[in-house]
Amino acid sequence: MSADSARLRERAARVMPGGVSSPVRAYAAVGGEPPVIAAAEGAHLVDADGSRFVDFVLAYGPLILGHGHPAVVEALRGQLSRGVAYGHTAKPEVELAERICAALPSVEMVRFVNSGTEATMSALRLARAATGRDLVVKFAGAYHGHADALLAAAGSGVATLGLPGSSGVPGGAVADTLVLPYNSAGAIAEAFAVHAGRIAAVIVEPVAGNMGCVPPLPGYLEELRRLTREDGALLVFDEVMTGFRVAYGGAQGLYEIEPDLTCLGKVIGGGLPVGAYGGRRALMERVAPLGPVYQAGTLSGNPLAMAAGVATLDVLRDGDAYARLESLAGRLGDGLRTAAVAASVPCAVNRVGSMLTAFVGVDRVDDYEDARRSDLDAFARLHRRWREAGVLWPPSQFEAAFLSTAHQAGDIDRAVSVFAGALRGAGPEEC
Ligand code: HOZ
Repeated sequence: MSADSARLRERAARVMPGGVSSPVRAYAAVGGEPPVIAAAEGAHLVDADGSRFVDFVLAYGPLILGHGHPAVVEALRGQLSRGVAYGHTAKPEVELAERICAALPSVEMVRFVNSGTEATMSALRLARAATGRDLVVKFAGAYHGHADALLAAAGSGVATLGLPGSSGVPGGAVADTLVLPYNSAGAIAEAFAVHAGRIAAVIVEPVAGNMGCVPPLPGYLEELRRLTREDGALLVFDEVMTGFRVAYGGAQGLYEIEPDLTCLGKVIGGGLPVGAYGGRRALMERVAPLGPVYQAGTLSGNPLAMAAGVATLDVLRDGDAYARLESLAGRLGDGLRTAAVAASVPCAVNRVGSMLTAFVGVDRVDDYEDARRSDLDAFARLHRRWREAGVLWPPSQFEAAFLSTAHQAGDIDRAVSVFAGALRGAGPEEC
C-alpha cells in the first residue's frame, strides 16, 4: 500500500488507541493494515491512495441507501444552512419521531439519543423503573453497546478480540445481568422459573447481528414475548441494526411481535450519529421531564442527524427499496451458498433481508457457540482475498455484512467470484 494511507495510519496510531475510534476497525482479527478512507460514493469507498473498494461494511449498517444518496445530501445541505445544533426541539426531530411512531405500532413515543449504546442503557433504566425489578436477561454473543451492565459475553468487537468481557467493569455492574444462550426456548423458560417476579427485562437483538447474522428460530421470539408478559417483565428489542433495515417496520414488523420497548440507531440517522428508544405512551411518560427516569443529552435530536434520518426513511417508505435490497441480498446469499457447495466447503450463509454473514467452516449457526466454531483463520484469509480484489467485507466473522440500494449486480458478483476462488481447492484451510 502506498504512502498516504501508511503515513495517516502512523499518525493515527500515535494519537488514537490502535489508530481507530472503534476496535473492530483495527483489523486485528483478519490481519493486514486497515484502509484509511478518503471518500465514499454509492456502494464504493476510496482510500487515501486512490484504491476503490466495493463496500459491504456500510459503516456497520446505517447506509442503507449507500453513500451520498441525493435525497440525503440535499436534506443535509438544507439543514446546514439553517444551523447544526439548537439545544431546542426542532421540526426535523418531530418529523423523524412521527415517522418512527407511524412505522412501529409498538412505539407511541420516542426519545432521541446519540448512539445505540445510549439507547439500550436508557431503555433498561426505564424497564427497571417501570417494573421495580433489577435483573436483566441478555444473550451470549449479543452486543447492545458498551454500557457496563451489558458488557457480559458480548459480541461485536468483544467477540472479535476474543475478550471475556471488558476490564474496568465492576462486578457489581453486571451482577444483575443474566446471560443465556440465544435461540434456546428452554434456557429462557428456566430463567423465568428460577427468577420468577425478579426479571425487569429481556433485551434481545431480534435478529442477532453482532455474533454475525443469526436469525431467530421459528417460535423463539413468540416464546420470549409470552414468557415476559406472563411474568410481568418487559421485552426490549434492540433494533439498532434491524430497525428499518430488515423491513420498514423492523424485525418486529417482519416477525409480527410487539416488544414493550424498542432501541433504534444506525438507519434512522442516515449515516449521522443517532440513537433512540421508544415504546407505549404509559412507559415513555416515565421519562423525564414527564416522569422520574432521568436521561439527557446536549446533542440529542441533533437536527443534521434528524434531517438525514427523515430523508432516508422517506426514500425507504415511498420507493421500491426493500424489493431491490431483497433481490441484491438474495443474489449475494445464493451466490455464496452455491460457491461453498461447489467447493465442498462447509459454510453457513445466514441472511435476513439485506444483512448477512457467511460463517466459514460450519454448516449451521443458531447461536454464539455455533458462531465461535467457525474457522477464524480461514475467514481471515478469505477477508484478505476480498480486500486484495477490491471488496471490503466487515473485518470480523462476528459482524454482519450489509447491502445498500446503491449496490449493483456486478458488485455482488465480484464478491461471490472472489469467495468462490478462495474456497476452491482442498477446504477452508486453503482459502
Ligand atoms: N459494534 C459496531 C458494529 N456492530 C462496530 C461499529 C464500528 O466499529 O464502527
